[in-house]
Amino acid sequence: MPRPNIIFIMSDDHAAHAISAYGSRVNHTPHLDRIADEGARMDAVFCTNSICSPSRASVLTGTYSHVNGVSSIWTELDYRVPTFIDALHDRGYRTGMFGKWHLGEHGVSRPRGFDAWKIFPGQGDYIDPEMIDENGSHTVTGYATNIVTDLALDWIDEDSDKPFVAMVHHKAPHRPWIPDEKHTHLYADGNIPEPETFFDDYATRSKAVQNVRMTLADDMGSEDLKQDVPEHLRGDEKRRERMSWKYQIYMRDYLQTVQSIDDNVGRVLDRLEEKGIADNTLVVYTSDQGFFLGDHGWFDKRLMFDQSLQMPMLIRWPAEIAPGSRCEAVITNVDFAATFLDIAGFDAAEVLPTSQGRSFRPLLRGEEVEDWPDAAYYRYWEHDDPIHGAPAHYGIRTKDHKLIYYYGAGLDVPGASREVYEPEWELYDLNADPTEVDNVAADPAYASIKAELETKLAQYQERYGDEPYRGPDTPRPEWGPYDEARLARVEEYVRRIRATS
Ligand SMILES: [Ca+2]
Repeated sequence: MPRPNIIFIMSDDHAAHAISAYGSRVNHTPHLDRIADEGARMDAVFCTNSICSPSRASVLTGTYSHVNGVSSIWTELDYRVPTFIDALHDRGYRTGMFGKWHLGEHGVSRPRGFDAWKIFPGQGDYIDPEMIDENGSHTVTGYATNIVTDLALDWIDEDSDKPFVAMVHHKAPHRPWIPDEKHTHLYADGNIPEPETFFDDYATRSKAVQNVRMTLADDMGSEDLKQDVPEHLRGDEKRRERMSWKYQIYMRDYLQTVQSIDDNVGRVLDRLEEKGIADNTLVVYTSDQGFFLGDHGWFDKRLMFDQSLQMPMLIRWPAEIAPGSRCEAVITNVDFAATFLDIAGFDAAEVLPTSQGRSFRPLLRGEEVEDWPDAAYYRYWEHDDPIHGAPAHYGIRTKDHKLIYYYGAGLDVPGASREVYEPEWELYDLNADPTEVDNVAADPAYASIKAELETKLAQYQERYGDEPYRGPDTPRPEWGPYDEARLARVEEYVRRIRATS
């Protein structure tokens, strides 16, 4: 069998609970469901830093933010950290990248290792977007999700004997949620079900979480809603009515943009059939992270609650994955690079030695892997996010529990734009409390579990070479691509990996 092709379709902010294969209560996604039916639905894939650029950098490099330097949307990918694309390109793969890049457009931050690429600057636009390629910047007429798919399919159609890897990165369903004209009739009846935790009162939560500025009630503004809040819904006493009103508009627009993704995924699947290459082409659908769809009264992401932490992941590869497979193993976006290399026939330890991830290919075949990690390590780095007010934190997520430490950063930011709180813990029992509304960090009944998880958290930080927060002098990854201290850190990391592997 020749080496498989890889089509990696990644959308932006598409939560698993807006995909019917994951049991969505709010929409129907027949083409995404087809991938799940004909392949695998991954049920515990988590991002390691829930925002756009960091997740993209982790996917490409197989490393955490503190290694690749992309800790926030304000940082660019360190060109010295190799990617799985570099590795595949060097070993005979044809490589293409289309759509949202969001890791810098200039100089060394541009897409590298790709035979062909065409990207949006920054976040990109939905309608008639500007796009950048090797010839410069120009406007492309049409709707972004269709355009990105067209570009990828045209490139796949080019004559070549080589296997290919196509990165198909959609703008949707990221803000500002502008649908394709043909989907504007969908979900417009105002009856989209509200989530169970919609009116969460945050009673047991940390102050840091109680005060994030991601609420539908007070933080979703007229720019997102494309209209002003009517006079009769303003004021504290109208909070609940206002939330419900905003929710219907928000979700209608969000789900309409998702429908275009679903249609376009269907086009990709159909084209593979037509070309007769479906059997040996790995098709992956995922999103750079999840999103709060009114859950806990929020929109946006960043926090470690499951709606934001979980990445949907559907994978079809008829050559190896049985139809209707399900996988509950804890996997992170740092594992993707090693997995794709493995599927292409290469060992990440040899061809991408900086990778911190591990191939989950055996899990896709339904095999048990005895020593597969039972937890995901997470870190959100923005010490002073002026818009969303989300606190920096790190934590660990196992199958049964989640421990989160909001370490009080922002105290180190002169003139911080948000309220800063002393360090706080949250602990959730995911079996007893699957909606994560009951923080039991201070409950004596959970003292031993908390102690075990704290130990595990420290072990994972050590394993991945991340440093616990020790106050304002603790190193941060935002050293910038040209900084010598960063170079030294990456080289030290590569030395350590090589010494232990
Ligand atoms: Ca995103």
